[in-house]
Amino acid sequence: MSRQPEIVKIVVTGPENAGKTTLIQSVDQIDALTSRIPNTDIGRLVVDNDLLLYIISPPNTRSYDFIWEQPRGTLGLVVIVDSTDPNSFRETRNIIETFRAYAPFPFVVAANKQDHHDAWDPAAMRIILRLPRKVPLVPCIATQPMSVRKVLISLLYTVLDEEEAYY
Ligand SMILES: Nc1nc2c(ncn2[C@@H]2O[C@H](COP(=O)(O)OP(=O)(O)OP(=O)(O)O)[C@@H](O)[C@H]2O)c(=O)[nH]1
Ligand SMILES: [Mg+2]
Repeated sequence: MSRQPEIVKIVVTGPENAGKTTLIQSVDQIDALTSRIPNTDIGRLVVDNDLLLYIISPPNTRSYDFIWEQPRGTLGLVVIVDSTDPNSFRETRNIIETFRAYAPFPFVVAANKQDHHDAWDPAAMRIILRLPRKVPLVPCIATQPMSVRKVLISLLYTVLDEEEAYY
């Protein structure tokens, strides 16, 4: 009898138009579930027979309720920000500050649209977003799967680092 694979989840959030849907579609290996659940993007990555990775962007991220509604199996969060849109930096900072205060998960920030000529330099964004040194800010081009992979790997290392702190 075959066992059901274990599911771990990564939640993606960020201001409107930041690139959440694009990021998820770039790494989805199975048909996108997007259309089946309104306003929710879900990408699935098969790690092996025993492990399935879900990347989810829930609706209404502004309410922050999803922090409490993602109980078991959530590995961490990706906060994605449009590097070409300084008007969205304040909202991004608020999201980050809320996570730092309340969210029980590790997270990384993805500075998206780095292929665009108007993109801010990630080092300057780190200052504007008031990111603590231990939170990674990963340059990102959500249209490129290899770039999204780097964001996800950075999150996995952050998770491992935090786990180590418990030993
Ligand atoms: N140049 C460039 N454009 C991007 C990139 N990622 C996303 N975009 C574009 O940015 C726009 C918004 O991307 P979405 O993925 O729809 O953003 P979203 O966060 O899902 O937006 P909402 O669901 O409306 O909040 C689209 O036109 C994308 O094609 C990127 O890395 N580079
Ligand atoms: Mg979207």
